[in-house]
Amino acid sequence: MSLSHHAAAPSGSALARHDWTRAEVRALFELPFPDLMYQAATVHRQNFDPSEVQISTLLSIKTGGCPEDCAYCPQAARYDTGVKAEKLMALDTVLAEAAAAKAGGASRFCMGAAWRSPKDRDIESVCAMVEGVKALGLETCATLGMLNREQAARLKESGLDYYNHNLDTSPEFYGEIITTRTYEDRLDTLDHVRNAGINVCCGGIVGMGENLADRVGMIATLASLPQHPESVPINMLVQVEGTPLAAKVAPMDPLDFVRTIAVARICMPASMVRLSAGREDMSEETQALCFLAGANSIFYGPKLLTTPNPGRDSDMKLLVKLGLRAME
Ligand code: SAM
Ligand code: DTB
Ligand code: SF4
Repeated sequence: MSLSHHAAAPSGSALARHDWTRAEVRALFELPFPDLMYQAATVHRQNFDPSEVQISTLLSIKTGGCPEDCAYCPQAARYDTGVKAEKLMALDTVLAEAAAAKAGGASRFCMGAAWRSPKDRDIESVCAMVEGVKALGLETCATLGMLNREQAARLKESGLDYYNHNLDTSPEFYGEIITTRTYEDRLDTLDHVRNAGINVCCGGIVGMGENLADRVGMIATLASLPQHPESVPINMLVQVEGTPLAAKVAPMDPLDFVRTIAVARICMPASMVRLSAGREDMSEETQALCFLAGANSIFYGPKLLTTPNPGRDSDMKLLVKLGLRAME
């Protein structure tokens, strides 16, 4: 395993536990808030410089028209969300966006496609993008849906550093959110990515109407993977009109979101925990608590895939205000 990446080395080592029981994870969620924050901040400091935040920028390289039924997603063709289906973006457009992301201060560029799974010719196009983005001096990440073994190997060959594929929620709640692919399918893709030697980025979404047991189940499943994901995105549901969930669930209590970040940090001590979607609707105070709870990565730039994210200026001001700096 390469030791060059800050988080990659310790996540597979004896320091990180892979046998978290649900009872233990639940007990963390149920700690008094100050105790939970203290433990999470302590674990964060044992593994990272708490004043550093890794900065990733997202680009939707293939938007909308997706055949899947993920109840949260504005890009599913079956929901009327106003997102138009587009073709795969041209290589030079992607490279221009990547150069702008680098100039803006990002160290990682993440390319997302609204596919159930890529076709082999799509993989070739994405590999060319990966090569080009890497040549700009950025780390590369892609999220393209389910992969088979050969596709993962081909992406690795092109130099892909990370693959994002989320478990999204607990195995029990999963069927309420997605019916067009199984939890097992997701675990298989994660296996292919891991076996190809690509770093794994895997997390989930909270605020989808799940209960505490589901948040526990999601974190326990992530923390029981044979090797912890190097990157763990924790998304707060972005409610998009037209998606089934937007009509159904009440917004989540921000302090419960902070708790989820803290528990992820404690259970996966050496992973980068990303405060992901949902920041546009979050106060500065909530975000500050997330950093205190051990979040050490964000998406930076005014757009996630299809929904808004805070602007670069306001984010830079927030980082400066909190005395945080971008990780190299
Ligand atoms: N189509 C691919 C897939 O599903 O694997 C890749 C792109 S998909 C948009 C990547 C992830 O974005 C999803 O797994 C989900 O966790 C997250 N996501 C999508 N819509 C979201 C929303 N409205 N709020 C929060 N997270 C969302
Ligand atoms: C992840 O966990 N969150 C990002 C990234 N992986 C690809 C996506 C968030 C998408 C939010 C809804 C949208 O902008 O379409
Ligand atoms: Fe498609 Fe991914 Fe959205 Fe699900 S999350 S509908 S697979 S783009």
